[in-house]
Amino acid sequence: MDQPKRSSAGKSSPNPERLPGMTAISTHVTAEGQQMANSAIQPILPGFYPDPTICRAGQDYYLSTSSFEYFPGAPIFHSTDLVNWTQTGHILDRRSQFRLGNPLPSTGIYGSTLREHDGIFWFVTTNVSDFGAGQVLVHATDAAGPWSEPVFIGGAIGIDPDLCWDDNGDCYLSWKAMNFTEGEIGILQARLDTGTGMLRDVPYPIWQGSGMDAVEAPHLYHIDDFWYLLLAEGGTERGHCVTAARSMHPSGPFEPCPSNPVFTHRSSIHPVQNVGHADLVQTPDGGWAAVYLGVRPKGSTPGFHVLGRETFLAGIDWVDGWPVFDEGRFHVPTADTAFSDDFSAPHLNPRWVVPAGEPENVIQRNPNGGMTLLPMPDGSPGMLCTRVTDLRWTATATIEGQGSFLLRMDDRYSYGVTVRSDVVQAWARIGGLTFDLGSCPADATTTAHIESVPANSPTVPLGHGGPDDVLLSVVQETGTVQLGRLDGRHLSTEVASGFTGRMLALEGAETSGSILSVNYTPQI
Ligand code: 6LW
Repeated sequence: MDQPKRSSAGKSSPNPERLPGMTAISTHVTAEGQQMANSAIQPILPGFYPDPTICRAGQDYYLSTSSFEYFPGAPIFHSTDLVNWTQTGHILDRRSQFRLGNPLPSTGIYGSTLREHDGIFWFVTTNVSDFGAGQVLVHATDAAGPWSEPVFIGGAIGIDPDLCWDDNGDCYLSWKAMNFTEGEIGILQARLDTGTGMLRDVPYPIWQGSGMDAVEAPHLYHIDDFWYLLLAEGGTERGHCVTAARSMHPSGPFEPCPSNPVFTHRSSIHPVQNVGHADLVQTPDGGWAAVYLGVRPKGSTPGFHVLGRETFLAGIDWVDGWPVFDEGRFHVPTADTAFSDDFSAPHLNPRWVVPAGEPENVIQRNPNGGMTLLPMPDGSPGMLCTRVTDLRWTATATIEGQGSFLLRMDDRYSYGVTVRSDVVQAWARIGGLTFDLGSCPADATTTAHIESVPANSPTVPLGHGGPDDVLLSVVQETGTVQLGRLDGRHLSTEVASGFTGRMLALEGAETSGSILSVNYTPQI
């Protein structure tokens, strides 16, 4: 008897055509040759783009996500159809807006809210590296920037701030109050002076959710006669949910939706898990949609997600005055994620970010092409990163002199190829332990190669395969020399923990070295 191909939960592989409560999951190619996939399984922002927040101004949609310790922070994207998105830059692109603070991995920019009100764009977030400063509020007349200097809301300590306005023009700030001494306090609200950041009320509790753990991500919407409050509950792992309540006033009292949670994949065989942290947006024709975070676990139980939490899109229907998620409503183009970069363009592509540093302080462009990575403020080698956006991919970095090309979750979980004066060394850092793998002589210019391939270990019950294998190689004139093959599970959130996802990283060397170019290609 053929063993059934096991999914991460040890069940038989989900047949997309039979996923409960879902429209048929399908992929197709348009007349123009564009590969499309169903929105239930294809993220609109693949790669680590969690905690999405969305707004609309006329025919234009704008979307931002959390970004943690990576600077610039809060990437911002533009679309006119909800499915094709272009990054226009970052909202927090100055250190005066995104203070360095204590930039530990997975601190920095957490969940946020992006809104347009009376022609002004507003963005409020938490910089957890600077937690005591309270919420960070900036505004702009153009969502592509420049954004204002920040106003700090010191009276609102916690995470996941939300903004909404009533018909009198009063602005309401709602947030998940918490601190490092009392822990979780609850969902609080107060009216806000957006000019000064001062709260106009003593903060008061509003709806605390349906009783699950980790109540967060409040978002308020004034829709017809009701004020709707959406929350995330259950924690951003497999139990994640979206819950809803409504009131005749932004401050409540709130009536919970009788069918809470209104959206979850917990305990399902759905290939997208951890769904939650949703934000609603009304379309120009009066319809509604939602963006939310989800993960795509692969490999044997418990399932390993390696791209972090990604942004997905759903349609929203209103039934008996409550939101109903239709996750299969849209067809999403499988994003063209391939890129090549020789760092010769006048402006660095917004895909490049630096953990606990700034690109302009780390990069020194070379007159004859390529760039040198200068040391970070703490003296560590300069590092430039970009999100991995595919489950299978191949990438190369051409290094003149010395330097490193690596795949990282953070500074404790990464695999890499380091070029020193006379040797190329592959290595793995797992939980802070570093292992040297294969090596070979170095040329004057070395092309390091990292690739995600199917795991060669079987899955349950014949084995407990990881999400993929990662190959570390060097491309030489005589061919590609493989220096290491590693189980990809160690570069997954289930192992490494944290809120970010896999990043491809370029790292400088103690002595001279240049990165001449980087190439990234998704693989089917
Ligand atoms: C985000 C909050 C959360 O602000 O994690 O697990 C934080 N839930 O909603 C970072 O993603």
